Amino acid sequence: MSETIETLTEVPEQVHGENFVEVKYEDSIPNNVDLSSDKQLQRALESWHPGYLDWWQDMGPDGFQDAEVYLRTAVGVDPKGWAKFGYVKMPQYRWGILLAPKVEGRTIPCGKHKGEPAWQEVPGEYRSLLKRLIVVQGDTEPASVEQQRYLGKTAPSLYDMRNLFQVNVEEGRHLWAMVYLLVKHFGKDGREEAQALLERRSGQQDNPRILGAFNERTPDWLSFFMFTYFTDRDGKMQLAALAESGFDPLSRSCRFMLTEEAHHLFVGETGVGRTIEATCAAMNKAGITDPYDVERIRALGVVDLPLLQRKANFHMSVTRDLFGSEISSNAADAFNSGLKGRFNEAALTGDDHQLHDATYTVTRVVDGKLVDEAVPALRAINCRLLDDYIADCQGGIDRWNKAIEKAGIDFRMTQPHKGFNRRIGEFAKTRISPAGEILSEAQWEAKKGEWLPNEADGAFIQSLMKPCTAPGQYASWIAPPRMGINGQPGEYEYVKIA
Ligand code: BYC
Repeated sequence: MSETIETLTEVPEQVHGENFVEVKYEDSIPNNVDLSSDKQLQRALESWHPGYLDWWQDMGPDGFQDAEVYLRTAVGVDPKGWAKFGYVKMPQYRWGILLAPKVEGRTIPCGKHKGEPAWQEVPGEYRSLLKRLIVVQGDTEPASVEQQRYLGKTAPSLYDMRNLFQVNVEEGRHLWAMVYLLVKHFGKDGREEAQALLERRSGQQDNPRILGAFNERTPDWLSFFMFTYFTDRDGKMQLAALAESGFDPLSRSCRFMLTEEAHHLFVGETGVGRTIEATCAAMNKAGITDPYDVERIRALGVVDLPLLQRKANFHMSVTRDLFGSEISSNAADAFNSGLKGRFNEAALTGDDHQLHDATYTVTRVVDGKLVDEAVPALRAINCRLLDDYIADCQGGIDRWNKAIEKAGIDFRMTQPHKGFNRRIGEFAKTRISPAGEILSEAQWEAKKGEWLPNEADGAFIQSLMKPCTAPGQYASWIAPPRMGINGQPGEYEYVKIA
């Protein structure tokens, strides 16, 4: 097994801490939380473990459980070197419990307890609200693995296949992170919730995953790249907000999860970027300048840019729903009680972090018109996080556009209006175009095939989804990456398929 220590440049600031704690790998469950000193907790987690492995076998990557995959495994929480790389069969991945270092003297950053010492134990009055937040967070992790279960079979390269599996095992570890909190801090209820996390299933009619986007299908690799760019970015924003929690064990869990999340976002941004690169190169080579000359572009075995925009529109809109209603008393309660902050809460300047008198502008639908309204900021916490998310999405879109411009093609990827195709919140009952016009149902029906992936798009994408598994080879529709994983050369056999 090759064992190079990874040093990432994308490690978020939050994980930089002084008191680096060694991860114990000799324990059956690797951890840096001194699990062996709490026998009851250790037994409870050990009894959850077999059910987790059964779930992984049933719902994890289909057909690749015996493959040797070049994976990174977290071996510490020190940003200077926290992971090692080597070939692992996925069911043998060392899913561990890792918390970012404790910050001595940390206080609750927001709400009515602001300035009080952060809680090390569950605050009794907020028990059920806190448990709900942890369960919702935990539920998304196995859901995404279930959604991506069949993608290995159509991977456009071994490099991409390995990245998919890396994302999958880390989502599994994120489930462990939330299960640890439930089992350690919530007694019998927590154990029951941990069990239920293994029982719900993405897309299942009678026992679905909790949040909408996690019941959508991820039927192809474009969906996967869009998901890891847009939906994992909701993960980033929500984890960042939970990293501000006054409940310190949740904060520390989320701070370390953010470290792993950076790679998932990278997979999404570069996956879409490489798709764009292949399209632009093929168009230029064939002398096609019109990005809407779809038939000729598709005949080249690449994805036309308008289709990529429709895919992006779908993923952006379902992901925006994950922020909940823009105006929400649940979110106000979570903030006011100090359980969940805003993005970068502790570092925000300009208000008292309690938001008694502050207002925030929310776009609402009033009498059939879009109106900006000043709403008490406490009730608009979800709206603010959604706005921060939309701003955060723009960086990668700008980089995609730069590549399109550089190739001399007249096309720009854009974000649709916030109200486009929404099912949750202010815009749920209104049809809104990507440009932000309110539409009748008939107008929407007439146009939606131009804005969201249509049947022909689905069939075309499926026609491209042929596996490409020779080392160093890539499917026609995607360009090779600029660099290998952990500096490996282009021909590297990232997955040894059994
Ligand atoms: N679908 O006041 P409301 C990630 C429910 S992604 C279905 O509007 P609230 C990842 C809501 O639960 C990050 N139901 O919103 C990414 C509530 O139901 P109850 C996941 C929805 O509560 C990629 C009711 O509607 N983490 O990590 O302020 C791969 C009224 O709620 C939806 C979190 O989300 C929906 N879209 O906010 C892997 C953080 N939206 O409780 C992983 C934890 C709302 O009345 N969760 N509802 O039965 C939260 O902070 C909040 O639960 C939410 C909802 C932001 C999700």
